[in-house]
Amino acid sequence: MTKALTGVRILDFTHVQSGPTCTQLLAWFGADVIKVERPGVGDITRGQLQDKPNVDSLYFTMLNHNKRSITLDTKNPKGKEVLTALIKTCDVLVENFGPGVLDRMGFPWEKIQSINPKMIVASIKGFGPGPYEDCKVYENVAQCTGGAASTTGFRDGLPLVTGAQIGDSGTGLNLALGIVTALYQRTVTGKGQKVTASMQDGVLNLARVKLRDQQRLAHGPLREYSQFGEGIPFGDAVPRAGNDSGGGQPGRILKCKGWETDPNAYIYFITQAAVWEKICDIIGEPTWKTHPDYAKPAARLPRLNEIFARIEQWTMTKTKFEAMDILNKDDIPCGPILSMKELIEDQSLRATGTVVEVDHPTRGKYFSVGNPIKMSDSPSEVTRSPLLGEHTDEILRQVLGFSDHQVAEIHDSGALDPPRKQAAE
Ligand code: CAO
Repeated sequence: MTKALTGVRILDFTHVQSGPTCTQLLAWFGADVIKVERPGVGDITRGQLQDKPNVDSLYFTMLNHNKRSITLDTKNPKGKEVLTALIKTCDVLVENFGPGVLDRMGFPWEKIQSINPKMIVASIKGFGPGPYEDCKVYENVAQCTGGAASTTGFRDGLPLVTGAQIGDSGTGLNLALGIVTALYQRTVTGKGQKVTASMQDGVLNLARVKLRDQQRLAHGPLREYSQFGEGIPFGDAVPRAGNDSGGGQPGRILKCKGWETDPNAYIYFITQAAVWEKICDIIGEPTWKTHPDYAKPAARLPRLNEIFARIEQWTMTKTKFEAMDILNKDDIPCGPILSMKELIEDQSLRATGTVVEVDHPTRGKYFSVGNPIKMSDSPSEVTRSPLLGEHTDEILRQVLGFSDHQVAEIHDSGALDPPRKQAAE
């Protein structure tokens, strides 16, 4: 079966996390992704957070499935020739270098366009145009500058970053959507275009409910925030709201049976208005169904701490899974706090390919996330990440059509291999 992006060739200059998540997704949809890496070094993540000596790290392998790797020194004159040939034959160049790197390499947008007017050039940067456009950025910087950190955590504590990589992987998703949209537009215009996604923009986009609340503040306190019920005045910026729900239906994380020893024995519980009467019956407060202090959502807002404390008395008598079963029977929205251990062992996630087991020649078997987007006519099979330069000769011959003589010449130029050590060493 062909895949959605079969026939699309991606020149992948991405590294670390944000860019590689984008190109991995495109590879899962069937694109031929050629990852260009520095000879001898490769993507820096190959050697970061290594759990086994001299083996590509999980950091690298989990972000670079289904790709081919070519090593190429793009600062070497012969390397520039190879890069020019790759630009001619690829549909999309994806990069997340620091600002200005592609220009310094000698391949600004204008030059790429003159080599291949159909090429789409897709970039991730930390910031869009403005005062910070020249800054290098990693995940947590994006979370802090995109509004997520100032609104995450508890009111009386530090700003917090979240474990979900919304700056890197979130922006990778945005870029992937920009690329397929540009590919679609190209079918009409016949032209390539620049696609850029900034990490700050991506995080702010995901934090939009807090931008909403910033504007609501001008018209009075945020009544669904716990702080309102606690009588604590609001300042002029959206405060951190702990585990309060970000929507119109109040919710909290509540203790479940075993919380004293299990750090994840909790459930997220939402007091959706539509099921309020069922909640009252389950927790043993049937009079709250008609009591003026509890019956209507607006009356409950100043009393959320008291209400959730009462619900917690009930959840503490159940495990998080028992509570989930009981509450779901009555359509009460809730979710157990699942640990990574529980998720990696979850057979239903294995069955759908959301968690996959992959075999790697030097690492052996490991688990990874698979494609979170499922398509009926474009199934994703996860194949292992490439070893550094594993496909260099294959790409030179098969993709670029170079002869054995040309390949040997390129090797001799030093464009493909790390500088050889002196014989005396
Ligand atoms: N051949 C020769 N040189 C190569 C090369 C190749 N194949 N591939 C990369 N290089 C060189 C580049 O030319 C550049 O050199 P110069 O600075 O001399 O021009 C250098 O390697 C790479 O620079 P960089 O700025 O991209 O890398 P860094 O490690 O200093 O910074 C990062 C990393 C992530 C902070 C930066 O790339 C960045 O800000 N990227 C944009 C934002 C982003 O995606 N961040 C997410 C990272 S994941 O948390």
